[in-house]
Amino acid sequence: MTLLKQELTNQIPKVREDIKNLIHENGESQISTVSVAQAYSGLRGIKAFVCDTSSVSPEKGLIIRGNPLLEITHILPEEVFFLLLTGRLPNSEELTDLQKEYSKHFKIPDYVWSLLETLPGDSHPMTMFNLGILAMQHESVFRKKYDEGMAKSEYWEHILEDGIRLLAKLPILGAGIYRMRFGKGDRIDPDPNLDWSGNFVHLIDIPDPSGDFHKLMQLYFMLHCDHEGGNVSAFAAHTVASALSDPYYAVSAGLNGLAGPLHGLANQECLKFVLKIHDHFSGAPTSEELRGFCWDRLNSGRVIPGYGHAVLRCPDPRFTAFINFGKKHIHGDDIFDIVTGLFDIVPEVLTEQGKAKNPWPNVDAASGSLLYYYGLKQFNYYTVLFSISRAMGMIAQMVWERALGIPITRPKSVTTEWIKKTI
Ligand code: CMX
Repeated sequence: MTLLKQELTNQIPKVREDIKNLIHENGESQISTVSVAQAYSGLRGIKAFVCDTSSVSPEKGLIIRGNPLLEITHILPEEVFFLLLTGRLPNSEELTDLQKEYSKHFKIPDYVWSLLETLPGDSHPMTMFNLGILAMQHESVFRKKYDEGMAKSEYWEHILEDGIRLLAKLPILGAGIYRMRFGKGDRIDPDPNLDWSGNFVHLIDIPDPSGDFHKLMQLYFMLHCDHEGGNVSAFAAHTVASALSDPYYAVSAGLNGLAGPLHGLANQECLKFVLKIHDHFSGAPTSEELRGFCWDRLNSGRVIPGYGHAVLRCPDPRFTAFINFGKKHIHGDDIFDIVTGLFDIVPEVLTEQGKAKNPWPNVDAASGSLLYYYGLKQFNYYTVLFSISRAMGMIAQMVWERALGIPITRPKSVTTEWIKKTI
């Protein structure tokens, strides 16, 4: 048994008991109400389910198990996965144990690569990535155990097992897709002596003499890990998993949502926008030129990618972490300068326009410019990187949902006629 599973085995009975008592004593207390406007507005702001892995404060951004994000940007993705699941950081023995477990499950079945090779050469990398995950559903331990008739109390154990196996493979799948899709030559074998992000950097094989690209990928995979339970991808994964679809089905479903331009694909859209600015002005424009460019975009009925958020009402700390990284490592780069220039202009422009409830940048506004600087220039690939990381949060949420016996998701919809009669 991994030390991670051991820790969860200790915690789960206590949390089960705690929640049973909470429901017993306060089950009828109200935590939210729903207005007619909310029913027509993407359920915005309705508190209707629980996610303990992380929370998003409108004023402070992402808080992972009580830790404000900017206080833990130094930790490894493997450490953040342990933290999401258990509420504490692993000690060095627990970290090594998890990394060792990952290294046992690096192998991607050959049929996955064969399947991906049959796709059109210009397939979107997100389609390839999500298909790769879905194809591996064949390997699900949860599915096999369910078919054999396991007890409900054991579900979480096999969700964790599938989750760890899947997470072990994701950087390898992602890097393999990069090489296949962008003609980078044969796949490279993973190295069990490297950490999760280190393996990704090794497999993608972008020259990294300073080691800074490796540092960026550690930060990137850490920052994107989770964003509480109600965002499109987490909620989609949560809903699919609640039907006892295994993690391969549920993660793939969630990532199909992440592939939308209003969600994770905004990182692709954002770098595209920045490059367009660069081409248009043959370099970094002045503030006034940038302002005019943003207004033209808004006036053509399009959103400014990387700005706005359904929950946040402040600059996203994930954006701040990326900008801090860029300011430390990048000097005199037009693309990064445009990104920082946009930060000076866009909030004012969006505020003046008066539509967006949050004029501040989100995570997707900065990440692409850093990847681009280090040579990862194929921006339609960027959401795959978001996905590799976000799977950690989805899996951590699924483990706890099955551990707590959360039933199938099934909110009630109503008709417009019903609303009119009821109000
Ligand atoms: N540029 C222009 N208009 C924007 C805007 C932006 N960046 N953000 C919001 N608006 C507009 C909305 O389109 C909406 O317009 P309509 O009234 O014409 O429909 C209005 O402002 C009100 O929207 P809101 O309540 O502030 O925002 P929502 O909660 O509905 O949507 C989000 C949130 C993120 C989809 C939206 O801000 C957006 O489209 N941003 C650009 C895309 C983006 O960066 N997405 C990434 C989010 C982070 C992530 O998931 O990765």
